[in-house]
Amino acid sequence: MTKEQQGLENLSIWNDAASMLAKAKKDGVETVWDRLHEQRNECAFCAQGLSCSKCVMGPCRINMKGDKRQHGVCGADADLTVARNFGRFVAAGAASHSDHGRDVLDTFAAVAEGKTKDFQIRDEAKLRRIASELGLASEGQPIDAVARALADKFYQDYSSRSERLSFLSRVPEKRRTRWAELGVTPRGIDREVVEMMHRTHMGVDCDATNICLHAVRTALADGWGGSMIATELSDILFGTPRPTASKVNLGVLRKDMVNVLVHGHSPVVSETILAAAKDQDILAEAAKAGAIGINIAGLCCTGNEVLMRQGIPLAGNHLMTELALITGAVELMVVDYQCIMPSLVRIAACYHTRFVSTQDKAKFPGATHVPFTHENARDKAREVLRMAIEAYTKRKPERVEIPGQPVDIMTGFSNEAVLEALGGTPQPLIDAIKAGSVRGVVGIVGCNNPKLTHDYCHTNLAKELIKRDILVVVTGCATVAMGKAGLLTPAGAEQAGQGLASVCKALGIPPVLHVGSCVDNARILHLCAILANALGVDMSDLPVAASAPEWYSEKAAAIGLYAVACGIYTHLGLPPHITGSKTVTDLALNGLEDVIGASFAVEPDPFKAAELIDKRISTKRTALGLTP
Ligand code: MSK
Repeated sequence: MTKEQQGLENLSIWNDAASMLAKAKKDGVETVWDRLHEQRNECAFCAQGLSCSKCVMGPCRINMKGDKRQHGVCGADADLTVARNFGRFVAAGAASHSDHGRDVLDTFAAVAEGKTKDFQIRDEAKLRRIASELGLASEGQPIDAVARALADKFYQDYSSRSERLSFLSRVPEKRRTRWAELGVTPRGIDREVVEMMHRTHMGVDCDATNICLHAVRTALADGWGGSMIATELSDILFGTPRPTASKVNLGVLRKDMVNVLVHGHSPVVSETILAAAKDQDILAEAAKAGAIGINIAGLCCTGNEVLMRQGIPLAGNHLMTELALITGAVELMVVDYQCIMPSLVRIAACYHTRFVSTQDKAKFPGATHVPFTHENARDKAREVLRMAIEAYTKRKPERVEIPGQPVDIMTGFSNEAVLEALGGTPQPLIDAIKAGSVRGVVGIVGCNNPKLTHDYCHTNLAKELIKRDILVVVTGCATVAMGKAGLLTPAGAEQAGQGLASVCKALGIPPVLHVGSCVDNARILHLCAILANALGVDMSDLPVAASAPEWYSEKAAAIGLYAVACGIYTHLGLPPHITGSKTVTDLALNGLEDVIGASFAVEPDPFKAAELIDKRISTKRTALGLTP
């Protein structure tokens, strides 16, 4: 390894990443780290949330040093400028999850109304269970009637007609009362997002704290609305996850197969690609092209969706998406939306790789656009696979380098699967928490960020927590890190403390449970509500926490905020762009504690973060009368 390569190794903790970074240099391909380097003189105003370009009297920068230019042209001070920026940041994240949820809902409604043959209801029992839970007639009713009624109910949740989201019935009463007192009970999902855009227009809401409270409401509309609808309907349409074995890292790509990467967030396109890849005529075409089959692998959250439900291997997380193409082994990348770096189109063009977009709301210049609808999904999936097979014939073997061997993982821990493993009730988990063999539960969620060494914080934080008998549940891009570190198999329990290891051994589960994609953080909310309701306490009383150690996205900000609003202490590896306002920063780090029962903590060092989280869990355990 050359000196230069050793330097590249510091960008990521993984050998597969280091090999591909070296190949990128050799192939003359620019990556996200190169671009970050070019952008290194970042604007201090933007970093602190103190710049505003929301109107054309500006743009403005609020200078916090000295006594000149303390206000924007409209008169907004630092607090208001930061709050407006942050409010829109959270609204964009909530909108992204929720619009994804709406697309799943549209697919579900199309099935209910008999408008598509390409999708079916795979979990009828879950459909009927949720319909009953939400007060709809189910027993003895035809399945399409139940589905239509549920679709109507969820469409109402998106609208202004909703006074309170349907899934708020899952929230412990004490928490609902607190939200009502604060005026943050989420109403219609779209309404909260639109209201945030309105409030942050010049001359509307000029009170930073009031804007932040609406950010809370908007985030809650995501967690208990858009995201929860996405998760529950995806289970109904594509199957509720059950524990399944799979594999992770770039080694899941195959030299002898047509490699297709599915990337983005929604399972709707990727599920049809998977189904079409089993068509005998398509497989025969692949064989004719000289491949032994079609290998579908996932990236980011689309990868998490098909991993959870179908056991499809996961090639990588956010910072691995470019590196996956640099293997030269990918015939085609098919994307839906969110977290798809525009650079991927350029990188694909450096190889024989086809880049296919599928959503009219997410087009990529230079890509081949194949618009998927409910009516044509299967045909379009076959068309895309044929493109991949054709690309396979153009693959240049001398440019192919697939690094390393894949690592085994276990996935599929939906709440249904967890409760089933516990004998149908949360009581064994509650007993383990009371006994201290599981001292608490922490959700590690979210992205990668090139400002931090790739996956260093994820893996070290998880290892520190499980050592302290704290069970970890993981979603999103953090999943890949946990899998590569060997924490997603039962054998990973060897790295856990004695108590947690004994529980894992008894149940045959890993010390880190994979519970899904970004929208599936709704599963964690639901599990916390189930535990709190079983104990008769508020969610803020539970020995639980959340962490997004390497986050980058607006969606992660919405997730963090709804977690805090649910009373869940939330660690972030990096601060959002709010540090220019003392009021907003104090509110996030301290002020919310009194009003909502939780707060954020910012700590880039995973070992120190583990200390903070451990201390919090000890405090909550003591308050419940348990040993710390
Ligand atoms: S994909 S939001 S980089 S987790 Fe959900 Fe990964 Fe974060 Fe996108």
